[in-house]
Amino acid sequence: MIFAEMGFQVYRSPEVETDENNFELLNMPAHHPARDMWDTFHTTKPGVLLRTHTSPGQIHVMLQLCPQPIRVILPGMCYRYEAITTRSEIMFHQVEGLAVGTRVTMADLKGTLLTFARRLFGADRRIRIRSSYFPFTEPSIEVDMDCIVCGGRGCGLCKRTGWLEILGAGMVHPVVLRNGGYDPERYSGFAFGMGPERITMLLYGLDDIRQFWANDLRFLQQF
Ligand code: 2NM
Repeated sequence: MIFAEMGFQVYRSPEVETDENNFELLNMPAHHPARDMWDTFHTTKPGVLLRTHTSPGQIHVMLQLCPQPIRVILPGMCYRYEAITTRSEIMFHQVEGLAVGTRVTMADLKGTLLTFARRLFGADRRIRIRSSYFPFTEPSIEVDMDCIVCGGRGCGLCKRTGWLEILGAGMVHPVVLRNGGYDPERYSGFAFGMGPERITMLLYGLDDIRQFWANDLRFLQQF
């Protein structure tokens, strides 16, 4: 709803993906070290896997819509072959956003994300941007929001930092734009990705991501 008001449309894309869409076309050729960031469930069919993020959907959108401008939200389930803890699950949702056009800038990204944070968490929220790395964006950033419990003074939730990390984002890498059919000399784009379970845990003060899959009705009925 928040993103719909900003002109984004929902785009659905498959959970079973090719290595090409999940990695290669997102600027991670075979043996690229950044692939280690996503421990992957492979199928018995070579080159076919469970998507580790919703980003392969961006490839589908771009190839389908090029050369038109894009503003989409891609929600859906993702899978990672990793240890289950209170903060990480092997299946979880991502909500990703993508905007592509001839004049899309980092300022548009910042405004979009600040609007999102304020609409969901309160009108006087502040965000800060830290430099980061993703293979499919350049530059890449991580976005923090001032802590919803202490307002930035420092508490247990924000581990005394005053800030909570809410999402990753960046300007779409020229290689990815080209793989999507867009000329990076003429077009630019921003993308962001967040984990709605994480955001929900912050909103409702939950401390264990495994509860989303524990099928405890007492947990589920509180929403
Ligand atoms: C994130 C963070 C930063 C992202 C980038 C793209 C693409 F394909 F357009 F380049 N899709 N998603 C992206 C960028 C996702 O999630 C943490």
